[in-house]
Amino acid sequence: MAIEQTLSIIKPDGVEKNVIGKIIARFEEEGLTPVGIRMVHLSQQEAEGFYAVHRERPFFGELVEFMTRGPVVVMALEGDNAVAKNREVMGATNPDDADEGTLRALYASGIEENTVHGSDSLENAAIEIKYFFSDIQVFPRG
Ligand code: IDP
Ligand code: MG
Repeated sequence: MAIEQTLSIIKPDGVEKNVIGKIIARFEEEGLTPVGIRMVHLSQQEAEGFYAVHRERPFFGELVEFMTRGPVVVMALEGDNAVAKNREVMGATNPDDADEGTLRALYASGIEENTVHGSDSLENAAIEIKYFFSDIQVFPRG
């Protein structure tokens, strides 16, 4: 296994439910160490840019509206196999399909308001971390 970095976002519903601390604690327990953290209230343009790959999907407008309705917590997480590990801890996109104990099974209220984002590949992780963090805002722990 290799040390990787991945991007995590605690979405507006997670912030509203006051589970920022629980989610970060879980990542730390699972070996996913936050090496960059900031809170941001995305503009429409920033949310559209982040989710540009979904531009043609029917839910794109609603997704952007949801992601901009309040602040989010963006994190660079580091650890062994971090991209896949984060996806495992998050659970399936639709919380009805998410394994018991995953973050989405625990906290998500629906397929859209699903509490957390996680990069889906190492390549996209690098792109997504750069979208939110400059090099001097990330503190690799190795
Ligand atoms: P992922 O977050 O598990 O990688 P994606 O397919 O990349 O899932 O979708 C990005 C986000 O778009 C999801 O996390 C969710 O918030 C939203 N989304 C995905 N599918 C639907 C849908 O069918 N209806 C509404 N929102 C959706
Ligand atoms: Mg995705």
